[in-house]
Formats: sequence, structure tokens, C-alpha cells
Amino acid sequence: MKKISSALGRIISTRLGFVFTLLICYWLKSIWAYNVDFTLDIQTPYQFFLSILNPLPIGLLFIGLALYIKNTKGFYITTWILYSILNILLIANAIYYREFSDFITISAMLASSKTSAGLGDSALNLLRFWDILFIIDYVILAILFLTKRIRTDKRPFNKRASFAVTALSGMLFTANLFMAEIDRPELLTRGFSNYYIVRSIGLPAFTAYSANQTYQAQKERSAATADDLTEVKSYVSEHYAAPNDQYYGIAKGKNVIVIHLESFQQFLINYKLTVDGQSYEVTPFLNSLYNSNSTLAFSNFFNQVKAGKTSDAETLMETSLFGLNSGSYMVNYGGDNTAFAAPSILAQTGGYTSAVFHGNVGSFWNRNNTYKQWGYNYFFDASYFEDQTDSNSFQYGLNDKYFFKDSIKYLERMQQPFYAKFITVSNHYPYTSLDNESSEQGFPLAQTDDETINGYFQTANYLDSALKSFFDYLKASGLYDNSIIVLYGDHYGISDSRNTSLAPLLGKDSQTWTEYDNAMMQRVPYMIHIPGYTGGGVQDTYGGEVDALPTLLHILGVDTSNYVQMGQDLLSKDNDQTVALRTSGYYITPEYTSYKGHLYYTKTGQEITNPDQSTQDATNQIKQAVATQLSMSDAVQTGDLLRFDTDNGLKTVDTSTISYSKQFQQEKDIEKELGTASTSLYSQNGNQSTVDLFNAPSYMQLHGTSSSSSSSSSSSSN
Ligand code: GP9
Ligand code: MN
Repeated sequence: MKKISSALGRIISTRLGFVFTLLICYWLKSIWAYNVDFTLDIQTPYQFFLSILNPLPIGLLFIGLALYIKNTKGFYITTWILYSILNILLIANAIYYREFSDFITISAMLASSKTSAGLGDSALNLLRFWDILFIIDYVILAILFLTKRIRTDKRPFNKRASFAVTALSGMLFTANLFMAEIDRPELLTRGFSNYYIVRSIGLPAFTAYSANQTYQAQKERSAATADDLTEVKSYVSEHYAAPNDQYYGIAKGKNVIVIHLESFQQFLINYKLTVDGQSYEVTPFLNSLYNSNSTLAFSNFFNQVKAGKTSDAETLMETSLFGLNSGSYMVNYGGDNTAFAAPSILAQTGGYTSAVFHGNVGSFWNRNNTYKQWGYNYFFDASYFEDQTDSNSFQYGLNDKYFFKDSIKYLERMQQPFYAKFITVSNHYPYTSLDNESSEQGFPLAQTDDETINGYFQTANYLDSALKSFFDYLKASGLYDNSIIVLYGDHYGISDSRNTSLAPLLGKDSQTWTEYDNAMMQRVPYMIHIPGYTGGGVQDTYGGEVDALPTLLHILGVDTSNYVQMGQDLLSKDNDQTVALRTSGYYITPEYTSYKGHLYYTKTGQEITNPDQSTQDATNQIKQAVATQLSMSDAVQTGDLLRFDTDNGLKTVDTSTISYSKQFQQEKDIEKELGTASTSLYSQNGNQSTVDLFNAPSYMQLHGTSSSSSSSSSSSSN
């Protein structure tokens, strides 16, 4: 034993041995923090392996730099400094994570005054006793040095050998990056979520990534001027579509409930899946909404997202601006840019309180920061939902029935009128979220050779059933009568590359399936359900997600003529029905469809290979219009131009007043403060909760099997 310890002592007493000792300490502490402090959502052994590996390359690169220093004192001091920088980064993130459930980004650091205001607890309160592990190595090494069990090494390290260490760590890092890319293609270009990056390439690399992100954004931001906004504003006023009197203000003052239908495509509406000769209606409840005259439903509404997927849809729907041509707007700019989004506009024009409900971690797509800029008062993420277990949630969060059920506790405490957005997840690729919930199985799987397609109908049916339960609750609680419900699909669920396998289910031939068909598959639902209203019906106007906000605001009686919005009210008579997809050159109008290098007549799907002069003129004009719309949007987004928009009658959001921690308490405090003036459903209901009014029978309970007969009174939660 003694021999081992003295041998160890000798190794640590060499310069290289010392560097490796510190590296091992850093490695162990990182793994500790990854598993105890952070939620990295490690799903596969491969991801686990990456997370174990990733502290090493950068740790070695960093601490190894000290080896270049010849002078003994200089070497040891530099080693300690470099090592401490890594440690401070780790500890600071561990503490920060406890409050924000996110890693420290450079933009958050630069805006530290804002973030510290959002810090509900003081940093001291966030310390845990086991944090001692983060510094215990310092104590042990100091003792070992003082007791001379390890000594300093006076021999300078060979320059070539130092270089070899640097080269080795560089190679390891490259290998790490490569393996990370295999696990999640486009990891760094699309952003997704900060924990994806930490999980794959480690904390220091994440910090560097975030610094680059901020640097790039700042560069464009500082080059932009108020004149750029003037140009945008003249485009916006030319492009403005005035509201239609028939619809203006028809839902003024009502609560707005927005439901984000994950990966939900329009073709599912009124669709019947045939399996073994039997036909199954996939989304009976959504169909009933679509076909109701209390719903303004749109049959030619297209998604306009790109790499930012869900986050692009949210940006489009709530700000009437496009996402970016590459990466996610919410990830790259959302937390910093001035925005005039739906929650902020409605708060200022109609006294609305706003909330987002979503059963995934709050940092995904940088929601936790973006929502503050958008003026959301509350954001209830996964940490607020008590029913979350492995069996009823999956990679992207809590299954929809539990999600709606658990949301009600917070919804009923919101002051009315409210604007509340529910982001569902169960109908998300790979469409297997119900695999662990046997009582939800029963809706048939489609029988194609593509498993993704096969599961899509079952999860869509589950979403539909969850929605019905939620509507039943709204009716039972009375919220229904003074609310409108907006539903939209965010983007495709079945990608173009799978569409040929889907074709037979749509009555089409895989052989003759074209890019035109792929383009038409980009339709998603957009419905505004207005209880008590009977002037609705299916509208055939061509439009896209960018058009949703002006449409909704006009229905709510909000004048948008002073706002910088890229879309047009879909109900306006001035609407030009030109739908720009996010990839330049792709568009859809009632006459022409241009998609992936092909041009078609929209009505017939017939390809135009040799356009005549008049077709060329018409399509050139459309091309110009969509290019302008996108470039104006990009100028606003990348230049943060709305910070110059000071005369639109709106104040910018003061994010320092918004905190997404202890939100239940915040709601209760407001109720208390308002006393009898409180307009929350809970207060109106004589301080009685309405939570029990929610029932979400499972598929088996609804449809019965030999073992369990149909019953609609039991809840999915038990
Ligand atoms: C994640 C969920 C899915 O929280 O919204 O995002 P997506 O993968 O569809 O972009
Ligand atoms: Mn999505």
C-alpha cells in the first residue's frame, strides 16, 4: 500500500503526472455535475459514452497548455489558474442550473443584471453541502504538497512533448465532435437545446459555442441602424392588409387558448385510416371542430418553418416574423432581441395575462429566455408537472393527456382575460410515445413498410383524444364560453423522403408522386374556434404561419397597422395569398407552386417545364415578392431592428420583472393582492379548484377491450 502511494506520489511529482492528476479530478467532477446537477436527458448508451468522454479532450488541451512554461513557479501557477478556470465554469454552471435549469450562456452573462433580477433565490441559498466535492481536491493536493508527499518538478517539460499533448487533445476533441455529429446531425448549426451540446461535447465547448453565437449576433446587430427599420416599415405598410369588418373584433376581450399541435399535418383532418378492411377516423374531435360553423378553419394554410422546426413555428405564429434561413431564431436571437409578440401586444392592448404550458424542459429551443422577451408572464415547463414518470413521458416530455391534466392547476389561477399557449408533444417523431402506456394502445398502426408512418396515426389519435378531454374540461368549468381556441399544426410529421411510402394511404401512386405532392403536404391546420359564433366555416385562402398573428389580432379587435409584422390577415380582402416557404425560391400561390426546383400549376399539379412569357412574368413577380418578404424579416431578426421601433404605441418588455420560478406562488400572491377583484377561474369559483373536472379516459377505457369495458368517468392519471 505504502509502495503504491509513494509510486503515485512520484508520478504526481512530475509535471506531466500533475497535469494528468488535475485532468482526472476535473473529469470526475464533471461527471458528478452531469449526473447530479444537470439534466442531460441521456437516452442511449452512446450518449452516455459521449458524456463520459467529453470532459477529457478540452480539459487536457487547457491544463496541458501549462506544460509549455519552463519556469517551475510559472508552470505551477499557470496550471492552477487554468485548472481553476475550468472549475469555476463547472461550479458556476452547477449553481446557475439549480435556478434556471439551463447552462450559462454568454448572452446571459452579458445581460447579468437582467438574469440576477430573475434569480428568485440568492446564489448562497442555491449551494448544497455536496458542493464541497468541487473544491475538496484543492484541499487534498494542498495537504499533500505541504506534507511533501508530492513535490514540485523543477525539470521543464520538453517542447515537443508539450506539443504532442496539445495535438493529442486536439485529435480527441475532433473525434468527440465527429461522434457528436453522428448522434445528432447538425448539432451546432441547429442549436436545439443547450443540454444537447453539453451532453455531447462538454461544458467548456458549449461556452465557446455560445460565445461565438453571441459574437456573430452582436456583429450584425451593431451594424444595423434605425434607417434599416425605416425601409422595413415602408415595406410593411405597403404590404399591410386591412381587417375585414365582418370579423374585426368578433372575439374582443375573450381568453385566447392556443394549442400547438405537434407535427400535425392537414391531411389528417377528415382522414380515415383503413386497416384490414376496416376504416378508422383518426381525429374525430379535430374534425368536428374543423367542420363546425363556430370555427374559422383554413384549408390552404402552410407551415413555413426550416431548421428551427417547432421554434420557427412559434416565432412565426406569435411575432409574424420568419425564423432564420439557418439555425433557430429562438436559439440565436430569441433571448436578446426586442420583440412585440402576441403576449406583449395583448397585455398592453387588452390587459391580458399570458402563459405557456409545455411538458419538456424549459431550455429546449431556448424557450426560457425567448418567452421573457415575448412578454410571457408564466412558463410552466416540465418541472411544474407532477405526473411526470418514465411511463407517461418520452424524450420530448409529458404525454398530452397528463400534460393537460397537470396544467389546469395553474390555468385556473391565471387572471382573465388570459392568453395561454399549450405545446403538445406526444405526436412527435418517432411516434412511439405511447409504447409504454398499454392502456393507450388500440388505435391501429398503419401497415406500410415504414414504422414512422405506421405510428403517426396512433399518436395523432391520442392527441385528438387529449384535446377532446381538454375541451370537455373547458366546457365543464365554464371557461369555454368566454374563450376562443386557436389550433395550429407546427410542421410536417412525415418528411418528404417518406412520402412515397405514405402515398398509397392517401389514394396516390408512389410511382407518380411528385415534388408538387410534397409541397401540398406542407399544409397544416389553422383553426380559430369561437364558441357561440356561427359565422365560421372552411376558408380556402392561401396563407402561412406568418399570417396567423395579424389574423388573430384583428379578430380580437386589435389594430395592427402600426406593427412590424410580415404576414397578412387571412380574412382580409386585401390578402395577396402568396405563401413564401423559408427556402428561397419555394412558394405557393393559388396559381403556381414552386418547390425543389420544379414549377407547377397549383390547381392541377401539372408541371410547367417551358413557361411562356406571361407565366415567366407572373412567377418572377411572385419570386420577387417572397424574396422581399423574407429579406425584410431577416433584416429585422438579425439586426434586432425592433429596438428602434419606438412609435408603435407599445412599450418593450421589461424582462427583469419576469421570473419563471415559483410561479404557483406568484399566481396565488396576485389573487391575494387583488382580493375580490381577482378574475381567475379559481376566485370566481368561490376559491374552489376545478382540477377534478378534467377527465381523460384512455383509449381502452373509451373503446373497451375484452378485459376492460368502456367507461368514461375514470381519469387517465390513475
Ligand atoms: C420540444 C418540442 C419539439 O420541446 O417542442 O420540437 P421539434 O423537434 O418539433 O422542433
Ligand atoms: Mn415540432
